[in-house]
Amino acid sequence: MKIVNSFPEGFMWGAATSAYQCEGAANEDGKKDNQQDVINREIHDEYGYADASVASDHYHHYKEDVALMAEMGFTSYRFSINWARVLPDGVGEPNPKGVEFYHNLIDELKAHNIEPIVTMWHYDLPMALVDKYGGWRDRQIIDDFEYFARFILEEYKDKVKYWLTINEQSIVVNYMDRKNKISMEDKYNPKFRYQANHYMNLAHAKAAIAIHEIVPGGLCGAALDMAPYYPHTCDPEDIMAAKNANAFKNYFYMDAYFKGIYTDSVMAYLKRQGLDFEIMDGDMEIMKKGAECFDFLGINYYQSACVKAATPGLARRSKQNNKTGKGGSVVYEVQPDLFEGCKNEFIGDTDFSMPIDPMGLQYVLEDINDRYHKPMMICENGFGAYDVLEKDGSVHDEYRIAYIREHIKAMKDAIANGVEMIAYNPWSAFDLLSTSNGIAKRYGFIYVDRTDDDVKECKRYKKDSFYWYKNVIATNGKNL
Ligand code: BGP
Repeated sequence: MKIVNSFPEGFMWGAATSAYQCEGAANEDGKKDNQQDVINREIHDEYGYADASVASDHYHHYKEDVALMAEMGFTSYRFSINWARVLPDGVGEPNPKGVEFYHNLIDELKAHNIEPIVTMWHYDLPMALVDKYGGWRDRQIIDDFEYFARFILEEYKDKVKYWLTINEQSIVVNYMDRKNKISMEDKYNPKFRYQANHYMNLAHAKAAIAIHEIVPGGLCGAALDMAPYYPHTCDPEDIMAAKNANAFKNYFYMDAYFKGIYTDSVMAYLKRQGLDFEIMDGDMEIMKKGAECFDFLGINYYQSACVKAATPGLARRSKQNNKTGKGGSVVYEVQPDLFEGCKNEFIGDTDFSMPIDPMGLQYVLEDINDRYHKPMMICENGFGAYDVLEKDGSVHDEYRIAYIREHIKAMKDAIANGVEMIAYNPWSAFDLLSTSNGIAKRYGFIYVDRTDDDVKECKRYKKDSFYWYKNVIATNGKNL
């Protein structure tokens, strides 16, 4: 492949979003609720954060948004299909207006030479399926996911080549309570998360097979949240903790996608903890077939992590960053008898306490390439901050530019070391709902003028990063 300014010819530059975080029109044109509509309504009532009902109002602004992306020079755009917009009841009767919306969006992108990269599922299960059988709680979800996958593949097969099945499966498993509308009983049932993970692997595999069956030249990927786990010290106990964390949080998911297998050391650990799950006859064959159809991995990279040997007696907990945007307390994750998170003294943090570590991106890209030898694309990477809209309509987000510049450099170094990269799609094209901090924590190149309390008109403004990224794209990554 010809390398131009360190990036391959045809390398795609764009950005990412997800449906419920940006579309709005949550109950418009035949769409019914998905679990994120409900979860975000509850969060709004409790904390005052914006909910998904209007979000960035992309449903009504999509033409303007695509025009702005084209102005930046985008050649790709990663977005997700809102399952309950096209199939309001999860399966069965389609919603013509919802189906049409994605045709319009895709056509608009193609008219501007922007390649659509479509995520099938980004946290937003239709409530109909959650009410019927608890969503990922029940094996029925595998068939229903396949039904949805086949439906959208048939519908958009002539227009979309790149498909991502599931967004951040490891995050869904580890933050089961926040990503899913589940019962209290399931929230406190640790076994549930690994059984659900198995169902996700099967749903993913069936969708992967369907992509190859239905879409001419179609390519299958999935987007995984990827943080490399570093040892706190060179004490063999810490080295072992880091090895364990990488296996438990990263390879366990990648081995399923790339090889259709479960990582031995993780399975042994789950059994020791009484967290083993039911695998039925034929399941592993489906996962193997799915792996044969797995073409590329989507990487969502924000941060690295640091671990030490787990303090005996500590209960499991997930990492919680501060929500204040003013630095401060972090609750580090614990996986009993396996590893315990801690601060990495060598790197700084964002105001929301996310470690900033561009070299960690190079590390994961090279590590994954050496293990699995498949192409990758960045599906998320970005800097969440409280941006300020100045009176003249400008937004000076030099911190975002600095973050993205260093991560592009890291990706360039990984390419020089043999990694095959398809695209760079940072989070996010325009401002949208954060999963944790409403609309106030922003990631976009385009400012969407609304607050948590006041949706205003969602007017769009170009941030400084908009102009900077435009130049990066125009020079295929030469001018950073
Ligand atoms: C990823 C999700 C995105 C996005 C991003 C930023 O985990 O895939 O949906 O929101 O994180 O996180 P947050 O919105 O919590 O700042």
